[in-house]
Amino acid sequence: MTEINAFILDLDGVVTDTAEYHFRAWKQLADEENVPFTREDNEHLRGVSRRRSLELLLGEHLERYTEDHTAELMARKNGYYQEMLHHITAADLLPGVSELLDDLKRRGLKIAIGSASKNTTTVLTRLGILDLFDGIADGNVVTRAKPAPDVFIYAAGMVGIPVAQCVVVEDAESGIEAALISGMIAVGIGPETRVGKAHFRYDSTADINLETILDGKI
Ligand code: B16
Ligand code: MG
Repeated sequence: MTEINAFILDLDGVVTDTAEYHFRAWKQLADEENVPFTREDNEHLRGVSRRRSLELLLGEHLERYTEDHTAELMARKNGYYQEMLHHITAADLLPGVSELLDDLKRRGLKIAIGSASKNTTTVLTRLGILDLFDGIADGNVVTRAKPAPDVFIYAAGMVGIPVAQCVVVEDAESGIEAALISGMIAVGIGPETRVGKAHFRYDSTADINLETILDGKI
């Protein structure tokens, strides 16, 4: 039986649903650039870094843009997104998150964030839960995005727990892959088609069964 001493939570899709704000910000940019972009397209950006998201959004149009211009597009989208973050409050915590954090604290486990987002600290502050985390690993501290394991390994280092004793909770396919490459226990949030490779899978954060995960029956 593996001893578990830390939980590393992804942000968007696990703790809160910023995907809608990301969508609206990308959509505004896409409209301005006359590039088609739908909600379905946005699904492919789940857990994907800002730069890679732009590449996916532009597709064949990417070659129209210089490096300076793509940097401007990313900054413009981020400006729209950050405007929207002003509206986030504690009410935007996904169901079950407060209870999960309380339970982890009560059991004395370390808690960290492992997110692709460079806006992680702002989002956690708006949600009112920043000080509940022992470590924050985000898009500002690593260069290689998920599925590279870097962000989770960095998070484990921040809380001083060996990777084999860490559990990752993720909603993106690339995040599950990163967790598995890290040698951590992977908990997937979402449909089998997306996170089916995880050791445990739940439809939502509220459905997570801590006892089952900590018992380590994998
Ligand atoms: P930013 P996660 C990811 O968050 C989002 O799912 C993804 O849509 C976004 O592009 C990425 O963060 C980068 O975000 O533009 O704020 O740096 O799921 O890894 O918490
Ligand atoms: Mg996510």
